[in-house]
Amino acid sequence: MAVSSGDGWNTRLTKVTTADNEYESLSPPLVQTSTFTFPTAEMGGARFAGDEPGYVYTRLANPTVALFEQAVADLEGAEAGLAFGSGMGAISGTLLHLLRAGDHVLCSEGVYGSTYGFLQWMQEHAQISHTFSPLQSEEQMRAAITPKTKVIYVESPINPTLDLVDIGLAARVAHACGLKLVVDNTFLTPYLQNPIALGADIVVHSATKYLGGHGDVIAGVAVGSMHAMQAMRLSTLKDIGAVLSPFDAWLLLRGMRTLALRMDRHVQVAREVAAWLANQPAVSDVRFPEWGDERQQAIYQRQMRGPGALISFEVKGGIEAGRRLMNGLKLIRIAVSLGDVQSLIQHPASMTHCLVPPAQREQMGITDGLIRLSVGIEDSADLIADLAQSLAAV
Ligand code: 4LM
Repeated sequence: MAVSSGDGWNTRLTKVTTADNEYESLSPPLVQTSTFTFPTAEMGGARFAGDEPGYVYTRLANPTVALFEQAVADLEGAEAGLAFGSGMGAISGTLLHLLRAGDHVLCSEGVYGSTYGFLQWMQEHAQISHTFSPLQSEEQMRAAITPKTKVIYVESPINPTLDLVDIGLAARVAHACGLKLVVDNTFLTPYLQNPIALGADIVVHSATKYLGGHGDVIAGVAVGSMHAMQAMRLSTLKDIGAVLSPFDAWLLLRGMRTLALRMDRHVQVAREVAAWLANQPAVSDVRFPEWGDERQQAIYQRQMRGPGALISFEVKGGIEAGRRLMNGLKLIRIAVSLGDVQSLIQHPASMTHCLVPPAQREQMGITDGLIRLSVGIEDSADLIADLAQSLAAV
């Protein structure tokens, strides 16, 4: 599928990020409050009991946060959403909701470094084990499922190798075995991939990235069935407490209005930069999600409407050469994170994935020389000129 602005995507984005309200304000009201007042003691009790609608306390729910939650749920085609104070809040809140001591998670061979860290934490503190698998065929998936497996957890494209997992296949296998499928859709956003439509039960995002889009918010969100989101709200959100602030929800709603515009632009610039990098004799192993082998390309065609804007590559000469490239850049900034309007470059083995042990990194395909570039919305000619001047010095 080609990248397209989709049927009414820009219109949808403006609609889901605004709300009719008593002030008739165009921009949604920012309800920056920690608590809500009750007209009577009885009414307060009834709200706590769930017998009366109405807000109680922002750790449970807040109108500005609720608008953000519903916006992401609508765009992902899910019944409901739940906002968290970070992507890791959404991931840990979702997994702790789905799993009990003694359970097992089957995970794609490669996830963001802190997701790896949280899987390790669950193993050490909660007796919830995990295994990694490339999940590249039904046989491979079934072979890795044990009687204790309750969840298949997938990142696609995987951070930072950009390998793809067939989400529809993972959903069919998960459901045939009575498991839940959780997909991290951070790298593509609902504009380029809809895991719920492909069969995922819960989709998580680091909203810090493209949803916010401007590098000024740390946030997360999960979407899924009304039942699952309500259960998570009352357990892993309320009682663990990684909540999103109303102001950050408001910033996210503002950022999301331009999600389609930004994603189209990110993809266009990334395609040009990736094509240029692939032609440089000093660069090797350029990975871009629409360029995989035949099997990966088939997955791409089935489930994605564009490659996103992450590129991973090596500089010949290994990590020392890679560091020289990074240090010589003038426009592209050295930073972790991704999905911002500014291009960011980082070295996964010493940064985002430094806590993954070297042998595990190797297993995941994260070589020591791998560099990850998050392409922003700048002019591709300027980005290419910056890379060229730095590469020439390497
Ligand atoms: C990074 N990533 O890669 P919060 N899921 C995915 C991610 O890439 C991340 C998170 C969740 C990077 C951050 C430094 C696929 C984060 C976690 O940072 O907790 O919002 O998201 O550079």
